[in-house]
Amino acid sequence: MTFYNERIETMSRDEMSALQSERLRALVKRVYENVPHYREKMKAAGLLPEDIKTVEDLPYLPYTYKQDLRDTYPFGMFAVPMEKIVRIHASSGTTGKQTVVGYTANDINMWAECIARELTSIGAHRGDIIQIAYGYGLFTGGLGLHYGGEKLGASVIPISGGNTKRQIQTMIDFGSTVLACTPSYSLFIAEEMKEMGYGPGDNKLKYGVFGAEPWSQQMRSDIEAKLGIKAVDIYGLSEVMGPGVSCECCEQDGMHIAEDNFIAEAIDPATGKVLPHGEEGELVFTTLTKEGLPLIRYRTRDISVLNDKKCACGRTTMRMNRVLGRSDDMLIIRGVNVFPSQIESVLLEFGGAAPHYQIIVNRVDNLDLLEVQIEMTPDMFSDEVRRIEDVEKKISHELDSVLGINAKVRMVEPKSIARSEGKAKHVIDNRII
Ligand code: DLL
Repeated sequence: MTFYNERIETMSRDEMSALQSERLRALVKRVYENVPHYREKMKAAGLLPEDIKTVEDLPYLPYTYKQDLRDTYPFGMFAVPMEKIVRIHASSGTTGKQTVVGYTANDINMWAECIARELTSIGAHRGDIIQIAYGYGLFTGGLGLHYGGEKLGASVIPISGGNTKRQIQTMIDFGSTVLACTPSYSLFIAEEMKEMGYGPGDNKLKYGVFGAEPWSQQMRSDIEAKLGIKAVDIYGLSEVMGPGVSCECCEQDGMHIAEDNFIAEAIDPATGKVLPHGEEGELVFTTLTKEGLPLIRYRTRDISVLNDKKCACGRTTMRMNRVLGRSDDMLIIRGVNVFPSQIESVLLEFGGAAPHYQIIVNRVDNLDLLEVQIEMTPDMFSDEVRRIEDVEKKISHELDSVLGINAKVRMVEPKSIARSEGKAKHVIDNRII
């Protein structure tokens, strides 16, 4: 078994806990001194930095929410002056406001090391050719994997997402051995390859590093068979860092958390109570080493289970099971975060549309398709077909510009969308993953 950083990856639980406590003390002092938001929150909770001595004291600290980042948009929670920020990423937001994250040079280096460790843990090394088909840009997927691949010393192909035929030709001609993209895109690539007349034996791929959206064991088996690879799950979120907060090793039995940099807790999302390891709950992360945007007890809304048992690979770091879902209603469509409220606000801007709508997500040929059905007002129902089509096009165009993904819009008859007696069910997610 090869490790990238054996000392950290195989530390005893006691040593890890001591390292985390030491880093937590420094973190709390740092945010108290440099981030007004945290200073005020701690003051309101009657806490001084010296009250936090070990990881056991973590539950005394208040939670941080996505809303806190929005309220301090864009850079209000950065803990260093802008002269120290060398990279900015952002993730899509619900109200037009994106969540902005900043990294110092040390942060980028730490991120790259996390990815380099993870790539090593699946069996990749120098000489491997990594095709990165995650999007490059404000999304953290592309550049996150990129720097890690380079740090490992592998040959990185920064092809980004899309242009599937060229993607496949490149993969075959260059002899790519690792594919990094969303799991749904990997299946789309596999299917397109088949159509182009290639079988699993025609590519040199060995591993797939797939994440950014939920997927299942069945999907894994399907991808592995179709591409002839070992597929691992990689998790992360831009606020906390990006991809690589955790990743599966060659054992494919839960994702190892980079615990020297991130403390994970699972909590009951309703009560905020910390749950024992092994129980399903909302993941909460504290970033121990991040300088640009350190976060204390960040509520991810992702539901998973933590496992602190030693893995057969020899690593002692805590693992998390695949993400089971989210405690809020965010949809991930083709890797893009979509909130029903974003769609709702677009629809409500248009006359002729009743406030009854349904968001339907289907997976056809491994691609997520978003359809929005909107009830017409009775007035509009008696209108010309051309005018109705015109409104459909306008809404679709507006959704595209707000969400960044294409949506099919269909105006339907008045009263044809089911009413609910309790909360309205606006989202029908037909994807079986
Ligand atoms: O999706 C970072 C990433 C890029 C992870 C590439 C893995 C690979 P965001 O756009 O901020 O960041 O979205 C974060 O995506 O809270 C989860 O709900 C979901 N997510 C990420 N990885 C997984 C995964 C990137 N492996 C949100 N399984 C997170 C399930 C995932 N959901």
